[in-house]
Amino acid sequence: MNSNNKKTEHYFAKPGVANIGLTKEDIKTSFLEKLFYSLGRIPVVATKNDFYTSLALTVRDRVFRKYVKSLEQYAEEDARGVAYLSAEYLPGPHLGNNLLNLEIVEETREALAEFDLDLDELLKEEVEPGLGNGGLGRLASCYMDSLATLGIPSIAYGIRYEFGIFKQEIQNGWQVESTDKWLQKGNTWEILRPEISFEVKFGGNTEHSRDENNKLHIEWIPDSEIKGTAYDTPILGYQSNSIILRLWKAEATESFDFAAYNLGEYYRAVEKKMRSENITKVLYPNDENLSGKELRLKQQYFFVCCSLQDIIRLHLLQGRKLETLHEKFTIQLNDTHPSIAVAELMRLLLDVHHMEWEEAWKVTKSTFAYTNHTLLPEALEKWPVNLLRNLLPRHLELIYEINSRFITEIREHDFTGEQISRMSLIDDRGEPTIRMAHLATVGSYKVNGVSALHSGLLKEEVLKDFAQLWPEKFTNVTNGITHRRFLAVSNPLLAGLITEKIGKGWLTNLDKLKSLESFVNDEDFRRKWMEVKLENKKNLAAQIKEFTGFEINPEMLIDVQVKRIHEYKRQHLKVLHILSLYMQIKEDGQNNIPPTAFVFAGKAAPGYFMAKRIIKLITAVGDLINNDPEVNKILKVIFLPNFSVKLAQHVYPGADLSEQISMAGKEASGTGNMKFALNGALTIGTLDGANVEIREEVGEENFFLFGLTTEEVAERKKAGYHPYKIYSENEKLKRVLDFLLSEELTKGDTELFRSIYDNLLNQDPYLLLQDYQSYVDQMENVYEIWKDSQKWAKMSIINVANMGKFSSDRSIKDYCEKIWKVKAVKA
Ligand code: BZD
Repeated sequence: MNSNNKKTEHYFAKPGVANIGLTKEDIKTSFLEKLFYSLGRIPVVATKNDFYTSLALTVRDRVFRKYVKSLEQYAEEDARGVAYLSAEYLPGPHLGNNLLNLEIVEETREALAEFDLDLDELLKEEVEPGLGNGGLGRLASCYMDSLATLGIPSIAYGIRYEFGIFKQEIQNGWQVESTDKWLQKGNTWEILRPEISFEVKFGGNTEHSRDENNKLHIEWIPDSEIKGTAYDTPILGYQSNSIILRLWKAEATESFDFAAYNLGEYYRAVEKKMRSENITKVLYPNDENLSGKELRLKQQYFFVCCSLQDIIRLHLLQGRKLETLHEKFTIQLNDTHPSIAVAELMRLLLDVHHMEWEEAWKVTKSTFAYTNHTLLPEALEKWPVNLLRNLLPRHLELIYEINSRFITEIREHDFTGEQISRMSLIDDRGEPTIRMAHLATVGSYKVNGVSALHSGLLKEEVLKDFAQLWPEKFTNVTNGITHRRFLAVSNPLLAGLITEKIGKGWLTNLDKLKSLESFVNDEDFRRKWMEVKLENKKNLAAQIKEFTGFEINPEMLIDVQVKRIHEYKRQHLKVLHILSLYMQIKEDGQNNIPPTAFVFAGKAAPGYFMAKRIIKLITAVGDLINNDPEVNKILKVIFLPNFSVKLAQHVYPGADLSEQISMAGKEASGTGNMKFALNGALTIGTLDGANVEIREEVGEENFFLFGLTTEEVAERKKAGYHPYKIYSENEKLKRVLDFLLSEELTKGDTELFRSIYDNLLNQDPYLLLQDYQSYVDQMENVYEIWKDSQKWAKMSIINVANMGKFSSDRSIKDYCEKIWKVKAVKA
């Protein structure tokens, strides 16, 4: 093909070159072509996975067609763009989402039906990429959806982990982990770009020399080198553009001269190759608690180094100068995981592209923006100086230099010695470490938190000295979720009912849901609303049956807590409440409790002792209750194993009550809270993270609030918190807690939950005992309202109607306006 600047349209217009159609007939033709020519299969021997793959390839062609169009448009407009750097992504299954975004769901369903195939069956075949731990990774994927839909020129970079988040099984009530082999059957959605590949160096030392003009030259002499190769997955927006998710895979460089080796060296070379490929082998399964592992730092540097080289390549490809990098690109750091990028960009500009320090620093700090996702001290990344010296000696020098200039700058302000040492990039109390949040803050032009409350706390606590120094640098962007995946794709019944009432404008403007409010008093509408919910509950009950073997009556109140298992999220507070109901039934003979199914799901970090024990506690309570004929008509306790985006898409639509019960001040935002409310569940929650804003939007009368506020938590702790006192003064709570050590619950192994019991009675760092009564009281209120199904339905409709703010489209628009200064380019 000659490349004299012709648009792709030109080639498609040529006779004989197929255009890619979207009609049922087009889909049928491509589907068969894929089956025959790409897979070499005929229908009689084809497996379900063959059919799935043929369909996925059919759809992928159309998605790439959109992508090349988008690329052309971006290039034509020479637009400013966003590069999103995230160590984690959780895109979920692609097929259903792409069908929605191409608006060919029905055409595809009909096309397949003509081959006696069922679309829903094929959708189940897809294995999702579990390339993230939880909220942070899923948020990145929601943002990809909105960036594409809104037509924001952008590219997302990350790591192509060969094994994603571990698969969770429950054996004998305990979490058991196994490897997630998501690539085993191949991955239809990605394409390898062998020509987009970069070298990444590690270790060694630096050499400083001066040239004849006395100019300093610094050379990094590494002791190993690996190669990162790009794998591209197109992420399609609704009715519009597509962007690329570019994930790097580590490979050995091809620079060994094998012929020169004797056999022993050959094996050493192979071993070295295998070692280098380890870098992208597996996702670290820890959220919110980081152990300073060398391999993790290698992963971070590896993907940052490849991504920055790629960004520079793209910039220079357009014939631009590096001095203008920040005018054409902004790079968003998704937490500190990619924050070594600040030092790496400096290295590339100074050592590789020979820029002067002042200029390079100006470009660097005008390019990056940093999003903080946590205030938990144990989750703030700190890398030992010694580790950096061994792995990235040049970066350590650069960080020292950045720090020394920064300290000089702040000395000119009115900061005390104590403040200065608090702000330093290097923490030298004990083993010296680099504070990555400080590096990211100093090296960025904007820093944001992920909810109003969290952004406020960030400025008042974790980064307060920086906020004093640079108040204009700090801002908030409240998280959002893609309502296309989490309502249109995963809840077609509710989406259909909404569209029937208000049209489909909500798909691109979620604020349109507001007009649903005018139907709250329409009895017929409420009935349909409840019918839809019941259908979704039946579907969830079927999933529960399939994955746990348990049956629940879909008419029950389905009360759900799904999220990573963590003490601060307080799954065990919910367990204490369930035990209180159990005792009410068993001992007090009281039974005005509405039939309820408590559903939990979520993974515990494999090394997190308490979290794993909390899972065992949930399943033990489940065993007790589900097998007790006196109780199990009223209560059921289910732990759904292996929570994933795919499973989540069944859970949110089927929930009545959403549990958002973290201790105030600990959950940066939460995004599950938004997904539940968007699907018509009511929330019981604390004033934490985005709960605060959800409550503001839906109205306090439509939200079940309990617990201390952030300020009250701080005061309570300051005044001296004594959980034992609460325990001894609350008869019912005491009974529940003591039950943790009972023969009945522990089947004789009475020490089983001793650690949880002791922790709650002695420290209770997340104030479960403090908030217990308030939670139980609010649950009473939930039950009262649940019994009035019309009232519940009204509240549910009002919740959905007021979810407009929580669309990730709004979040991305906020990023564009408040931070990136990037404009949409629509294809
Ligand atoms: O990020 C979460 C927060 O806990 C949530 O409150 C918030 O809604 C989301 C999105 O902003 N944080 C994470 O999910 N963090 C991680 O997954 C993680 C992963 C690796 C290392 C540290 C944290």
